[in-house]
Amino acid sequence: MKLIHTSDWHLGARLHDQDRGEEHDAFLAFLLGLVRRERPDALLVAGDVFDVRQPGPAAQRRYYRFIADLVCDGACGRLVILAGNHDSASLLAAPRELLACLNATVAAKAPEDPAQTAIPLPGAALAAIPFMGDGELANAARALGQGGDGPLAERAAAGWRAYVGAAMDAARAAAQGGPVLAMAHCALAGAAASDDRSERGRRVGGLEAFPAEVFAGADYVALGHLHLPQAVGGQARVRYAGAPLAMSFDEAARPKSVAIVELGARAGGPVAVREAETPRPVALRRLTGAPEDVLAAARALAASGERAYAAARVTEGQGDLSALLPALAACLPPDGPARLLLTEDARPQRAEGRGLAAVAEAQPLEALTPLEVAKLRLGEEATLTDDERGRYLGLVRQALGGLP
Ligand SMILES: [Mn+2]
Repeated sequence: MKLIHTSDWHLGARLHDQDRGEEHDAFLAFLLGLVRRERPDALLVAGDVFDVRQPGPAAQRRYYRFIADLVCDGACGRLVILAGNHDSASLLAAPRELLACLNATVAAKAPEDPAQTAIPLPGAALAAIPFMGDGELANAARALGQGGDGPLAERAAAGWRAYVGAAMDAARAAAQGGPVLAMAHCALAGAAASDDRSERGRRVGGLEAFPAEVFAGADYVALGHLHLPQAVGGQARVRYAGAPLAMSFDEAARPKSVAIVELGARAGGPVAVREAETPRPVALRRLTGAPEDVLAAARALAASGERAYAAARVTEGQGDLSALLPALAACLPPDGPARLLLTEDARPQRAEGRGLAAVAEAQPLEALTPLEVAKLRLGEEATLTDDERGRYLGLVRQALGGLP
């Protein structure tokens, strides 16, 4: 049997205020073409379809248009959509009956009985386990006679083991000797996270990650949540498809892909996984260095004519950036092929200023004087000149009226 596995579309996501609809359209057109060529038995979307719980009409239209194209095409056996932590389970579930008529299954809210997660597929079965929060997992633990009175994290971990264990048993029974598949949206131990904050909430169940052993014996586990495509613990059968788009400049250097999975007709057969790299109609470029390096890189980017979103990051050099900022803006205008989305002053002399939150983590704010807090906070404002910073600080001093 053949599967196409993808996840973490984050439809409706913006990159520092830049709309990404065009990139999502390119991805969905690519995915449709891939389905036409590969003709999979199922297309599995392992959660975080949308970026937010109340996606805008453009994001929703993109989603439904893709489903319509997929169904009209007839090249895909079955579509399975799983809810991730970014999704609203009720929003995904609302058109469930309509989608069922189109051979699409939505697994949005984890059913109380884990056996009901099993979805029969021709000659196989799939345990589809949507994202579950700590409380939900602790409730599952209690319902399944596990967990006791320990801390929430422990009860959630016990719930995860019991719930997924029972779901896998049900899928195994439903598969009748055919391949046993699972889908989940969670962080598993042994998997690598990107540096990106858009994986927020990946601490599932109060643990850094759940053990992958719960899926032992599965023929393939289609995971979502982490944005780097990867086989967990070197096992080709347990895999994150990763996000199709780089969700931040931190993810820009990593390749993005969709997994094409081929399995034998019986449980325990061989597995072969291919990665199809997703298109990048717009490059994400970081321009780093001293102010003059950043400006030179911006000019080179503009001259290349490449479609790009750029983040300027000043990491060395002296002086304020009041001359650099308008020069960058003129070089990479918002309507040009290469657009400047972000400017960061990350020079060491600003390091203390960039880290008010970091300072506050290391020691209570009460340990600092009000003037020190004001200095740290003003240091975070990359667009202020040193002169402006000095004037603000003078006003703070006046307001403090002689406090240190
Ligand atoms: Mn997620």
